[in-house]
Amino acid sequence: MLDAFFRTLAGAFLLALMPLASAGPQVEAPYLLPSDSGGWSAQSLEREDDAVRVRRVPVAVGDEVTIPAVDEVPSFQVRLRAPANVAPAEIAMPSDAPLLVIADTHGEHGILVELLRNHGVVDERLGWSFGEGRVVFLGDVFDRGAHQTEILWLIYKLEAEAERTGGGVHLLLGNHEALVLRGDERYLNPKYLRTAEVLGVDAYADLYGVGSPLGQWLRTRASVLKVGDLLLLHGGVSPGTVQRGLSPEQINLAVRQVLSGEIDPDKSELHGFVMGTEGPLWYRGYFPRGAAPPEATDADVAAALRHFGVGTILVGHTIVPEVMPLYDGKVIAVQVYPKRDEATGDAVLGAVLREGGHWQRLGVDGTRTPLAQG
Ligand SMILES: [Mn+2]
Repeated sequence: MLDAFFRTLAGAFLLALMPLASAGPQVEAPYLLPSDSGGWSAQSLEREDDAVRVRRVPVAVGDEVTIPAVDEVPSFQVRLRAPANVAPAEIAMPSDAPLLVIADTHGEHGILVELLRNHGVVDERLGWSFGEGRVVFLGDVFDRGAHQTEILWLIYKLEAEAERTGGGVHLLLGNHEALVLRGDERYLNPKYLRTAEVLGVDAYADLYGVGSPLGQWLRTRASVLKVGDLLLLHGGVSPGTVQRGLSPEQINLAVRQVLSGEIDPDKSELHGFVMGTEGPLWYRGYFPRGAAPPEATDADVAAALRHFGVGTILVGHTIVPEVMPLYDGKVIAVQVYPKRDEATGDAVLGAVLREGGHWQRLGVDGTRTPLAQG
């Protein structure tokens, strides 16, 4: 009884001390700006009380950068790699390996890490522990939340670690990657406008230029990915995409050409279409809203499946209350908006797993529920 009282008292003291213990500079994840020497200057903001200062460290390919801890998420090291190759539009995977698909994370680093840990994708120190499993991110890492940079570094790191165990991590591009990389700052967490200002760049997008590791890597990612009999993409496949006969390779190339500044979508009908509301990054036709675009019919979905030679399409982008099959299971909508209940601490994030031929929706807490198909 008394023992329990003292434990409670000690707990209360620890709680009271915690803010003191964790006080000290809050460091942001670094941005790598090309330097004259051929490498980069890794620049991080340090905030302490009201003061903000910039830490600059010269780095090069092969060096490690430290991504600082955020709340409960520990810091981690990322080794810088040579420029990324263009990501494939189609991958094969062993039929018995698990495939985990995560929708738009929008800067919610803590929630993402909780989900990855609770489903055995990463260990306590954020090391890849999913073996030959594959993880596909359906885009929209950027915007709204306050820790998009940490998430991008984590995905970049896991991509290399997964490859070493015969697994894979695949980041697909969403409309918010296109927005931010092309200089649209409307949906950025306000903290990032301040980051750009303090680092002395004209625009936030300059921190993700083609000469930075993450900027170069992002501009080589796929927008549409075929995995066996599945098609994965951010928005969806509109009838216009099928009518144009666009292949995954053609779509991915068009997006890359726009994001690298090679082609202006206002001056090319094809690129304008691919980057527009009927394009794969923006399309919302699977979700009737009484407004444009018209709702995709069963025939539209069947035509899309035939065109891409797949049985199921997985999409993020449009918010659903829980991961759900649409069109008799021919489409799976994955985007549950990531958020944490302030009172209970419980979090949600859209994620689904295919293992042994069965689909399960995933809880951030590690729970798995069979997804009724059709
Ligand atoms: Mn989106």
